[in-house]
Amino acid sequence: MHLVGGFLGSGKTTAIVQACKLLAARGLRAGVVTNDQGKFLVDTAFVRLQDFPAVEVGGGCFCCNYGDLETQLQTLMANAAPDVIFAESVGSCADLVATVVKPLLALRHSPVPPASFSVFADARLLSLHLRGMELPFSDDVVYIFEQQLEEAGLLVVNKLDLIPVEKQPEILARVRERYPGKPVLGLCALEADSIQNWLERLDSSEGLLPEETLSIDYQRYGRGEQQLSWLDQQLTLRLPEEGRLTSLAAALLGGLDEAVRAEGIAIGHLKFVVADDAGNSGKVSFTSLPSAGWEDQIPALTGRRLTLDMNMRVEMPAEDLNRLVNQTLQRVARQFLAEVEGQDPAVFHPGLPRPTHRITGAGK
Ligand SMILES: Nc1nc2c(ncn2[C@@H]2O[C@H](COP(=O)(O)OP(=O)(O)OP(=O)(O)O)[C@@H](O)[C@H]2O)c(=O)[nH]1
Ligand SMILES: [Mg+2]
Repeated sequence: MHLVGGFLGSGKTTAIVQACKLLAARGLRAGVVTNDQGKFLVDTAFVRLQDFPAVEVGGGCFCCNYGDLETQLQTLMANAAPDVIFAESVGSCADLVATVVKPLLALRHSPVPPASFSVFADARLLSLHLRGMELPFSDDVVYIFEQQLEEAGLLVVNKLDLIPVEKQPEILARVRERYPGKPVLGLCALEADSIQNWLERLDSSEGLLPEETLSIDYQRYGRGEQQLSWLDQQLTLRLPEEGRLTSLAAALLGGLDEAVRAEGIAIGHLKFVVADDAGNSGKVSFTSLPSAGWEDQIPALTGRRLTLDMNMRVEMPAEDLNRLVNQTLQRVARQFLAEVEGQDPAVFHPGLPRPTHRITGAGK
């Protein structure tokens, strides 16, 4: 089992799904454990859409739901018997070495001990941070980002393709200088060759499980998590006639991204799965630094009914996020004469982290 952590939107699920595909091409079966504070998890839906077995630990991080992590691992083993498991922790979580890696190794209730712990970072955010420039998040949220990197077994500098080629060696050198002795890997999770490199590193996973645990300030970590808010919702939008479903999806998702950015709010990750009745579906993401060409992530949708899973993670009060989403939804629905159906969203701030186990100190 490979544990994969790192900040919201850093590319964990993208890398895991690509890795599952490469392993399948080698005749190996891979399974995934997803994790989040919320529900209707876009990541779980996305992994299952690619036909890989996925189980989820919802309603909190692995650390605070350790028992459920073990149960889900057992379910995955029993139902899918995967050769390899990737367990992706929620992007606002830190201190996994003490609360997940060491308990899995020491308590041995789990059918599968972890073999490696990769922590992903968006190369652009990491580069800004290491050059002493401000990240778009408040100090306590940046503290979580830093703690995640600090405890990495393998520090994956992802989205390198978004950095000019001539600058890439400089960034990797800076990362190595800042974290001496830590294994570092530059990656583009969208490219199979790059993921192949990651898998090779994981295959020879000696030394990719850290022994040192963090001296982390839980008050600060908790404050950081509580600055973030979560909105999860499943919706159906029905148009009066065919032909405009893709435009509706683009107007709604683009509108939500714009509405949040217009308030100057830091985006952790806005992620959506869109689907029509004909089986066309896709995942659409917006992360803290805007990326061009997001419309290309929307598949060609047909018919009159759009189903939407929404997972939004931003740094703002939860009630403000709820209001923004509601206003945007109503506006776009009016514009397209669409009927909206769905339950009220789950909107909340993550609770204070209270790990089930915490095993500190060096040594497995
Ligand atoms: N250009 C580029 N985009 C990437 C890369 N890796 C991931 N992305 C994009 O980044 C966005 C977020 O990717 P995810 O894999 O969902 O990120 P995540 O870390 O799983 O996000 P959370 O689970 O919400 O924390 C998606 O739009 C991906 O397509 C990469 O290497 N290069
Ligand atoms: Mg993910």
